[in-house]
Amino acid sequence: MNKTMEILESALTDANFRKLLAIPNRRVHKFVADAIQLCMPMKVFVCNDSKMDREYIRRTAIARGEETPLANPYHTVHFDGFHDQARDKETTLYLTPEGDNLGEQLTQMDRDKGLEIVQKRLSGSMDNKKMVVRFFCLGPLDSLFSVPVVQITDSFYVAHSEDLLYRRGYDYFRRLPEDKEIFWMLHSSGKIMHSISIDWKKRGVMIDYKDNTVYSMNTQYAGNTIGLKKLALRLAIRKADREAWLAEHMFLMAVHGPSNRKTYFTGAFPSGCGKTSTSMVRGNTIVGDDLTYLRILNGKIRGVNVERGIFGIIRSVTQKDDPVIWDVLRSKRPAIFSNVLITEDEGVRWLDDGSEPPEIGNNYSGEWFAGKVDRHGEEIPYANKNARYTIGLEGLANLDRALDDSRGVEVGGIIYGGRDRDTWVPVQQSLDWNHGVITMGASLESETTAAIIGPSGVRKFQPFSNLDFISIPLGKYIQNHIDFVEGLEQVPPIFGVNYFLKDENDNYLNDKLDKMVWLKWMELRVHEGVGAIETPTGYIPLYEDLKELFQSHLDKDYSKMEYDIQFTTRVPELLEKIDRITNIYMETVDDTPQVLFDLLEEQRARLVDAQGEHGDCIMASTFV
Ligand code: SPV
Ligand code: MN
Repeated sequence: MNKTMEILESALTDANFRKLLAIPNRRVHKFVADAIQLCMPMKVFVCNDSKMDREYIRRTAIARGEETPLANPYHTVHFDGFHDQARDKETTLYLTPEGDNLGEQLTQMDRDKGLEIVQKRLSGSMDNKKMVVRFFCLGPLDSLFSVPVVQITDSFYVAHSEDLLYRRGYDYFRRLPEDKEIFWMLHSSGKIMHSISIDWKKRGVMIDYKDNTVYSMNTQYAGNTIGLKKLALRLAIRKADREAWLAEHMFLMAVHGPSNRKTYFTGAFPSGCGKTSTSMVRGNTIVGDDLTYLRILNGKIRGVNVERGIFGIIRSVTQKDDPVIWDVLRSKRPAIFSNVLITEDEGVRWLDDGSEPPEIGNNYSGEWFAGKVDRHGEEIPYANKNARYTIGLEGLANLDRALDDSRGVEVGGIIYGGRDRDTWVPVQQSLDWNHGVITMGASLESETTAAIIGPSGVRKFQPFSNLDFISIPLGKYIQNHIDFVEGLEQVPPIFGVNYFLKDENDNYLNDKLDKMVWLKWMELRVHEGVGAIETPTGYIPLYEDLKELFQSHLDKDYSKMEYDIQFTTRVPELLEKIDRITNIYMETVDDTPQVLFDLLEEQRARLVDAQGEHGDCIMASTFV
């Protein structure tokens, strides 16, 4: 008997051994055996996706105190402890083999050194704990898009969350060709006390792309632990690069147009900037809210949702603005809440939920009361700003039928949007594909949010809303977008949106629901159903069209004055943005495609010309 089998036989009970061996893939066996040898779990549980096995995971998460049951028997709460309630950029590293350099924008560490740290940190990390082994598929099963993933974790919360968020893949693995590419995920939250990873100072995510393996150590927040989410995205971007497709931080939805027409859009927004809420806008249908794979099939761009659930920000979810989510979170559907407040009657509260703030409850700090402060004297909010809900999509009233279509859906338009107080208009269409890729995708900036550890509200370079996950040199990633549509007869339009434009008194110029109108306008533009005004930065809507859309979809009287303010071309801000972006690429990206500098310079020239003729702030009607 070889060594792998010896380890598995001695560590697994008969039943678990049989479940694992039913997957006839030696690489799978070796990955599990190596993990056992390294992490030394007390027991190993192999999940075969049966109802019983999945229920066992949920029950164990509760029994171990990783999740707390609520009055609604389908609901639980999980706390991530104090230090790890958002993605941590600083401790997320690519392990680069000698000779590789991913460029200054990506955080890297020498691979050998990184793997040494992994060995040290994970050694014995599951001592006294049970290891869970699970099998999933990113994208629909048995499709060109499918990517099989093995997840090993000692967190039953992680295994439970993935049950809601991803397509279960045990049977898929049983029929997988021996040499199929697999992503490998190994997570340990380490020793936990009072729901805090004791070794949180030694936490981190290390991406060993050479071996398609990601290690997550002493971590608790789903964005740092759930292998299939952002950890796999980083591997997928490399796979997509090799195979000439795209792996994106994008929602996928159908915008419903006139006469029951459905047009699918993907949209890239940085975390906490309206991606989920856009994909949920009333009157449309959702395929996915976070991750999309895009491939060219028969001359068309087609997309799939990588996931089958939502790990969404719960702050500001209200009955009025988010009725679909609101209803699901009150239904008899499974949901895991994280970092919210548990009330005395075993319900949950989150920030800005539309009710008076609570006085007492339980949260990530333990027993909570209004005015409670932390060690530094800072007031502890009753829920974290990045508190989340985890649900499956199947409970949503607005779920699109195409979720599991193995060929994906045809993409009619692509949207880029960030949190931008003063530069972009609320919606515009790029002049063409390359112009959209460069001036919208590659030039995206956004103010930081609570989804990432660190201060909020700071304007940051956030190309394609994907910078945190891009795992190849940035210039190459941009070139891949340019090349993606080569040879296509019809190329979908690209749009830029901005929901966060503010006036000089720091008030938002738009209502949260206005995005409904921008979506309907973009849908019409895809089919050339409305005209537009060409400005130096792209095509913007005509007032009359928006007025009608506001009236018919939001029953709102959209005034000419609102339009004039919102759709003013702000030349100085736009020029400053071009300076910032050009500098970033010149100074920090070695392999920037020349087309980026060329198109930004062309845009600068158009803006300077217009400024010479019309001044700094140019109203839309000037360009008619
Ligand atoms: C995001 O922050 O973009 C998310 C949640 O979708 S996670 O990446 O998992 O932190
Ligand atoms: Mn995301």
